[in-house]
Amino acid sequence: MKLTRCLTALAAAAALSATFSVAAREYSVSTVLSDAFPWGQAAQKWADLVAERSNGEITLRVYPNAQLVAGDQTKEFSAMRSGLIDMAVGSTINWSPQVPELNLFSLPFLMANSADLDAITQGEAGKQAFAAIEKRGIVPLAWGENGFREISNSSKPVKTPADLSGLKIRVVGSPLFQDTFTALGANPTQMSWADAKPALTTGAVDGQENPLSVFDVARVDQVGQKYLTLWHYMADPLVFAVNQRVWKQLPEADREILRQAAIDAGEWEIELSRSAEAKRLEDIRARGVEVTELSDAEHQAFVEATRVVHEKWAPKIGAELIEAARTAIAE
Ligand code: X2X
Repeated sequence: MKLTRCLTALAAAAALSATFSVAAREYSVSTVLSDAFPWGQAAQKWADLVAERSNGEITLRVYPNAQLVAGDQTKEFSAMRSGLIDMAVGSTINWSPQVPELNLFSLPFLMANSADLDAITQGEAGKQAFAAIEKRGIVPLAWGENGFREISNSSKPVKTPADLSGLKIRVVGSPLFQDTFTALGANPTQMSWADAKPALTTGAVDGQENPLSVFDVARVDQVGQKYLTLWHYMADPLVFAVNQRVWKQLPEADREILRQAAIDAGEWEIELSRSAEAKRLEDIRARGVEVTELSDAEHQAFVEATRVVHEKWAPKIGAELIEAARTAIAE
């Protein structure tokens, strides 16, 4: 009897230690793009810094290609909230179906350049965006960057909204994209990144929009995308984040390691991503892609054609957040 009890206690202790000192020290991190891209490199950098600073006690295991949600990137936020995923480095686009405030970054032509984007993320608007994420049960730690998104297609140079007329464009995530491309006279089709390349290959869609890093690394030129217009219509930041229950269970010292490592990895990746842009564009051109740059007047025509999207989406995003973003940009 005594022996049995002793053995039971031993088994329980072993199970407990397995749970707390081994299993509980490894966490899953979801990303959409692998470490061939700055996005995946951001997550890996986070993992490396955390491993180093916790002396190997905390392992972040990165699962790319949205594989933890079977490729359905717009389910990543929900999966992290439910605890199916512990952590993620995710795009504001993919999380915006659950966090409507994140559509701020997708408002066409709100931000002209990286300085505008930084003014938003680093100031009051960024705090409000993080508060919106927190309110939905996820702890945001730091910003990264996917990048300014440029449009490509297989049939002709795009210089005016009329050039987009009737073109089938693959779009992501939020219904906002449906509205933007409809306002431009295009024919938007929503699908995951996993489905995008096959759809471009078969010609099921004519075009897509993504940052230069994605166009370059994924070799989007090889699936018939011969025309690229640099219109910088929006940029999607990345957010490093943690499931709330996981966060609450962590000792304060571990939280600090995770947070600071996320901030450092984010800054590192933003710099990496931006400094590679010029060379990427050169390489894309060298592969025979016809790159179109817009004059101020041409650019303005796109701005005007998409104003209606701002009007429609302002109430969903929140007037206060939009105001904070506009103020940050103006300053
Ligand atoms: O699906 C896309 O276009 C991508 C990879 O850029 C995002 O996940 C937002």
